[in-house]
Amino acid sequence: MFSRVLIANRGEIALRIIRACRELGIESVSVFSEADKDAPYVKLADQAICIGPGPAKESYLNISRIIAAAEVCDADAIHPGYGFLSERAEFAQACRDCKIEFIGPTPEAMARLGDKVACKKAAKEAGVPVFPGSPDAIEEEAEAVKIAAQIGYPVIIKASAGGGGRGMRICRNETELLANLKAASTEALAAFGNGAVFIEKYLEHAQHVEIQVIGDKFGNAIHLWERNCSIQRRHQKLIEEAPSPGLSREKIRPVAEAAVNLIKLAKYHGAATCEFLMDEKKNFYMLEVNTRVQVEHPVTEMITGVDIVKTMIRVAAGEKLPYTQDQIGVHGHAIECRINAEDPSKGFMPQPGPVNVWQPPGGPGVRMDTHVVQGYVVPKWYDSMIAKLIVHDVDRDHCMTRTARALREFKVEPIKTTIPLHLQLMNDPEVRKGGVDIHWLERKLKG
Ligand code: MV4
Repeated sequence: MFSRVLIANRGEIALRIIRACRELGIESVSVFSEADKDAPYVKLADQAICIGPGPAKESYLNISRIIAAAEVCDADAIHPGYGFLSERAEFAQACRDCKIEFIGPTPEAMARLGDKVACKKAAKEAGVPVFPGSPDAIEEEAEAVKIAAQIGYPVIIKASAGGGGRGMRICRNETELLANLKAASTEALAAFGNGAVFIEKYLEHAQHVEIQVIGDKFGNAIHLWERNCSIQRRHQKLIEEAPSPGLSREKIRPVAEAAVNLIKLAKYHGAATCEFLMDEKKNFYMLEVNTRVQVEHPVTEMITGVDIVKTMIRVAAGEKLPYTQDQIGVHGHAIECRINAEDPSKGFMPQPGPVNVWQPPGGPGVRMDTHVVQGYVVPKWYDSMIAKLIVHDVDRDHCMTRTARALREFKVEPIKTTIPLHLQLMNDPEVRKGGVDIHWLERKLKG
């Protein structure tokens, strides 16, 4: 096992990784920007190293400063968390070059699954369902027109190097396709340094269902079932839950098993999430693979009892997966509300500043993943998420009632947060019923 792990992240996930390290008997080292220097979670690590000023480019995104910090403290490994450098193959490669274990996949596996065209090819080979579309990047307009005619409109143009919804264009006929292809490619080249685009069938009404998988360095891999993350706005999830409402184990099992085959085929180790869209008939189509721990990993931890962050560290250290697939059950239901320092009545405007009142909820089935304490100052430089409220109960209905109860206990002043919106959502008849699609929240907020 590692002696010392450096955490190349901040906020609640840095604290989550510190806790996992401590339970494994590993020393933790936090890195922090000047904007985070007084954050209490920084002091919870065994050591802390300042890596630069507030702007992420000069601190949490600065590869050489993070590697230098790891060398200074003699860390054996780096946990990248989510966001920042977590999905940058060049960072995983820099770790390898310096003989520091990257807690995640190899740069090769990361690059292969991070490229959408290559990932879709691998998915097909593994038997994972994907949307019909162009098998390779589009080289000529005529080719795109031909494929679109075969699969039928609407189609969507996507950047092979894109992600999280950036660089997508929906085309409802041939005219729109021809009008968008060149622009999409130019935009992709500017944004991602890679102009490769592909097309696939566009699905209008869909839910977002993702499968959590984890593999070790011996070719073993398992899935931890699914999460439903359909309640989102501008590709930012607000609520995630597991299991997905109205989905039987018989329906999801073959999809989850195919996801496991995909990561085995890619010789992948570490945690990964295979994202799918699910249509109204519960057919699945894979979108992309996230090669990191996700924000919403706790809902899976709550229903399976598996500590995902500790398992990531153990497999990175060369241990075999400590579970077989038949040991992974689904127990009750879990819901996560992402609490953001944002004002929903002002277009979700960020609310940096001091938290003078912080009264977190508690009681049975309530887990709070947060780095915030009373007196904490939310910095303006980073993501506005200040807490994840994760609630577990015997079934979905009880879980929603308990989540509403916890949200009512939760007091934050004077900054505005998304707590009142979450409370409204827990009491919404359509959300209660289950099965709202990925566009539902944006429609709701408009009208
Ligand atoms: C799609 C789609 C419909 N059909 N692909 C958006 C994020 C990126 N991961 C893929 N995305 C989508 N791809 C096809 N063929 C609709 C979306 C989409 C979406 C997907 C998941 C969660 C929220 C979304 C919001 C808008 C569009």
